[in-house]
Parts: sequence; structure tokens; C-alpha cells
Amino acid sequence: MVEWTDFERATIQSIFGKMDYEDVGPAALSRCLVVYPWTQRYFGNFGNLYNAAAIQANPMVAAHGKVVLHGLDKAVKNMDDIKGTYAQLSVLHSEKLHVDPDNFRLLADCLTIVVAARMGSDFTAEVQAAFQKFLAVVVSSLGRQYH
Ligand code: HNI
Repeated sequence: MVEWTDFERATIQSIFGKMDYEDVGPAALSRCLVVYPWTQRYFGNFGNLYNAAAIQANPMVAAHGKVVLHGLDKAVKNMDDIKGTYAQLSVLHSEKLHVDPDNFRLLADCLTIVVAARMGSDFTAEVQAAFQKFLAVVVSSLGRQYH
């Protein structure tokens, strides 16, 4: 089981507590689709992903960005059992959606960049360390049902 310090727990709760999901979710997912264009292949039914402007203006991308953040919310609320919390979601991404698990890290990195930009100087090295640790556990838990 992953051990969390009081600082790490407080930091994760605080980042998500203050986060504007309507802003950060769409920004993180659209960034991932622009920076790593091969991730677009999973969203073939999302309509126009022709260029960065189209991706950023695409309402299905925006909506799904929020869905992903609400998915992360479950991990924030269950920090002591992220693996168990994500068992079903991991099966879905592997068996139904066939998402290459390497992509989880790419989206996590895009989320980190968006959060860092929004937090500015509050995103200290210690805060980043806690956030990266949380996302590493999320990424590994989502990848667990792959075989
Ligand atoms: Ni992901 C659906 C959470 C990474 C492609 N994804 C979901 C759903 C959640 C979710 C929640 C909705 C499930 C349901 O309907 O029951 N996804 C997450 C989380 C991460 C993640 C927490 C990592 C941080 N997903 C990714 C990545 C890709 C991805 C990296 C592809 C590059 N996800 C999908 C696709 C769907 C999806 C595709 C279905 C979308 C749809 O509505 O058709």
C-alpha cells in the first residue's frame, strides 16, 4: 500500500479542492491531444480534431476533460485504495477502449503542466513532488488490469 505523509494528503486535497474543473479538465485533455497527436485515435467519434484551435474549441473534448477530472476525484477521495478504486476503470480502458497505458502518463504530465500554470509560484517543488506521486499511483493503478 502507498504511504502518504500528512503534507502529501493535505496538498492533494487542497489542489483538487481549489481546482476549477471546467477550466483544467478541458485544458489538460486538449493539450494532450495537441502535444501527443496519436492520442487522438481513441476519440474518433469526437468530431473535429483537425488542429489545435479545433481541439480547444471541441465541446466533446471539453466535456470529456471534465469526466477525466471527476474520475481523478475518486482517487482523491480514496487515497488509501487507489488500486481498488480504479479496478473497473482499468478494465474499461484496457479491454473495451484498448488505450495504450503509456498514454496515461502523457495525460498526467499535461495535467501537471496545466495545474502548474494555474498555481504559479504556489506550485513549489514540494507541491509538485506530492502531485507527481499521486499521479504516478493513478497511472500505475489504471494500468494494473492490462495483461
Ligand atoms: Ni479515459 C473514458 C478516466 C486517461 C481514453 N476515462 C473515461 C471515463 C473516465 C476516464 C472516468 C468514463 C468511464 C465511463 O464511462 O464509465 N481516463 C480517465 C483517467 C485517466 C484517463 C482518470 C488518466 C488520468 N483515457 C485516458 C487516456 C486516454 C483515455 C490517456 C486515451 C489517450 N477514456 C478514454 C476514452 C474513453 C474514456 C476513449 C471513452 C470516451 C467516450 O465517451 O467515448
